[in-house]
Amino acid sequence: MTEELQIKGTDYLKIAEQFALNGNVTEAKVFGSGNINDTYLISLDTLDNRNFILQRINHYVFPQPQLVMQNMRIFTEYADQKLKNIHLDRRWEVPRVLLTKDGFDHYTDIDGSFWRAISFIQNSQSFDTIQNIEHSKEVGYALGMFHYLMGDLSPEQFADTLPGFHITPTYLQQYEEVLPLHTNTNISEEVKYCLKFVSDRQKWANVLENAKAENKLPLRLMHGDPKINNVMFDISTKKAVSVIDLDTIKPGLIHYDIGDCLRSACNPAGEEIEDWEAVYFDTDLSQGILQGYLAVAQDFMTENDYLYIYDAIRLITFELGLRFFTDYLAGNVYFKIKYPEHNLFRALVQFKLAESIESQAQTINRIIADLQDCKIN
Ligand code: GN1
Ligand code: MG
Repeated sequence: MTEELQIKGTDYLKIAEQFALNGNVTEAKVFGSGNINDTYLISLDTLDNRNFILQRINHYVFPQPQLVMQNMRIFTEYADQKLKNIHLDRRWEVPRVLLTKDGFDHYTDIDGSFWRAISFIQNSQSFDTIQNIEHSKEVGYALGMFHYLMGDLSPEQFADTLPGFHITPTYLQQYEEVLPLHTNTNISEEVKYCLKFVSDRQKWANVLENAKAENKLPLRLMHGDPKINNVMFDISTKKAVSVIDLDTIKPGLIHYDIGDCLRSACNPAGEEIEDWEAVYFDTDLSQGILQGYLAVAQDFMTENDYLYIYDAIRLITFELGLRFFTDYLAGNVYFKIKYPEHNLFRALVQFKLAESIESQAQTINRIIADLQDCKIN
């Protein structure tokens, strides 16, 4: 056990051991850069499957974590079976939910914290920013594969574990609610920029929800958070091998996923940079991702699906900026922060990225149209 883990006063060893059915726990390390849950990499003294992921679910964000586990189990068991029945000429894995010694998919500790464990994709790594075009095609392939694997499942089987997630008009309502708390006349230039940015785009922000209501985009299943560092790459082959972080699998639009994947992966500076003015959207990377995605997904993409790709990229980027900004105004209650203005800077990064997307609308739409033409011809 590292010193840091002991100081926090939680008995990680005891918790990890609940899920360690084949071996003894030797180490627990803080892992990844998630904004919501607490994540640890657990090591065992075994030869195979030497690691697994242990997570404490954030109750504030997920008030019913048992439903998160239920969704996750339905998907992983189904996808695992589907994978066994298809012939794939490359490595692909679906993370597994690990059960406790008593056969439960979670463990509640004496403080009431909700813990769950997931298999670790061995010999793999993730990246916070994209490396090159080849990498972008692999990220796209990964999302396509994920959507393909969940394709036949009906969304109705899945619980809504996070009502309002990616419903932009709902985030706007929450924003309107916290705004009156900030009538301070001494507001910074950065805050003024954010206020104007949101107000200029308020009317358009219904675009995907309107398309859903008009049945132009059907309700499907989604990953919910397919950002670049949720795609695992095989360390030896450098190919994508899995999509992880399955907390937000639930009914939604595949456009939320397409938008989120591109907003995250086509931002070479990454979403945690303080020099937000340097942020831009790389259209070459977006072409690589969409190419990789459509190589798998073109069979289930409709004409309307293509029509809304650009809006999805722009909207999900705007939406994440809005979510960060609202959380900053609300006193940082949702996303974990390292310093008081952290969520403000994260918002500025996303708004700057959205601006870059808007200024390259023609190029992005051309890329989408060309890829669609390739499909038709
Ligand atoms: C949160 O915790 P993490 O990093 O996996 C958030 C996503 C955001 C993302 C931005 C449940 O995901 O929606 O896109 O931060 N997850 C939730 O980095 O709100
Ligand atoms: Mg996540």
